Amino acid sequence: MESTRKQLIELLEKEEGHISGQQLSQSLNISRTAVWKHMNELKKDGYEIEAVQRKGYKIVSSPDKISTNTLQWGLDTEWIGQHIYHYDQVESTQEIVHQMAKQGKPHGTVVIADEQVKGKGRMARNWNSPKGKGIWMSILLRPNLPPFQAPQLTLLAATVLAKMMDAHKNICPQIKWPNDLLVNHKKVSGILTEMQAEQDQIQYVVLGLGINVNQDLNDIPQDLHHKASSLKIESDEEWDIHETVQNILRLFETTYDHYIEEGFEEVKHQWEHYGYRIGEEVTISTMKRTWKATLIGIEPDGALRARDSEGDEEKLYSAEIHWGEGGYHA
Ligand code: BT5
Repeated sequence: MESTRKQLIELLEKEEGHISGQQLSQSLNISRTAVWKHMNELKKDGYEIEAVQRKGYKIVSSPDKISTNTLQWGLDTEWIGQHIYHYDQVESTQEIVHQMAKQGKPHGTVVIADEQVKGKGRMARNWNSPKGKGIWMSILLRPNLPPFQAPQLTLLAATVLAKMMDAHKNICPQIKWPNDLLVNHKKVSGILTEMQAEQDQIQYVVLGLGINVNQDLNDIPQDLHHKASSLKIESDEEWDIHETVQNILRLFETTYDHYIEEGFEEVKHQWEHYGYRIGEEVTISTMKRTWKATLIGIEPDGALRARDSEGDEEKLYSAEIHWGEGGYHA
């Protein structure tokens, strides 16, 4: 069912003019009645479909509201988003992907929701995910990598989001290690990477991307005003969520494939290009201590390198970074 609908969209997309019911039923190996039923489903999704006698069907416009179909329409990726599940409201897209992973869903499966009522940040924090205002999406990955390389995927995803935002003329994104995307010093996006692994092999990774897209200031909770923002607020323009999701998925696929084939070097390079406060003094806290240090860059394995006031350098795998009085705290 799901794959027939997808093939139908692909066929309609390829054809510049109209395509007949007969042709569709032959190509999809389903009855003309079934074609007609699928067309009605597409209309329910908000597609405007022109049906002309003796000529056939043509998609005139795609809907504004996002759905599995609209996201797959024109996506043309090899593996990412071959299975997309869109929901109006969920607790957390992360949990759904974990379940799907356990059921054996393939690498590249995407779950996206208009709203999350229990959106998750790191360490059991909340992620505010208001309806229709942002991209709340989780991607299932099944990389053939050892577990210690998993943090590289967070950094990779951050470079993908930075590039996507950078393509917009009014936005200058920066990446705050390890998982925040900042614009004008405020967080517009966070990444949550969760992994299931054996000793020396990742079983699967759930990569959660939360992006504040079209919130106005009054859509952002009061207690986050000093540190959170949205792409709309920072660019003064409404963004097309559907197009933005597709851009992320396409860019993610090429960046990921390059990383798997060629290694981490290019991601490291991109990350350092967008890296926030690199070369500056910050305060670092771990579970054990808090100290002042200068951020130097990231290591080939994705760890953060910092130098303390004594000149000693340290590799950090997990820490919080702060600066200034009353400045940004994760
Ligand atoms: C993150 O955690 O930044 C990871 C966020 C990942 C969210 C995605 S959405 C799709 C998928 N499904 C989920 O349930 N989660 C993932 P962390 O670095 O721990 O940041 C959380 C902190 O950021 C909170 O404690 C707040 O201070 C702040 N925060 C909460 N919601 C925010 C928002 N919408 N924008 C900016 N900051 C926010």
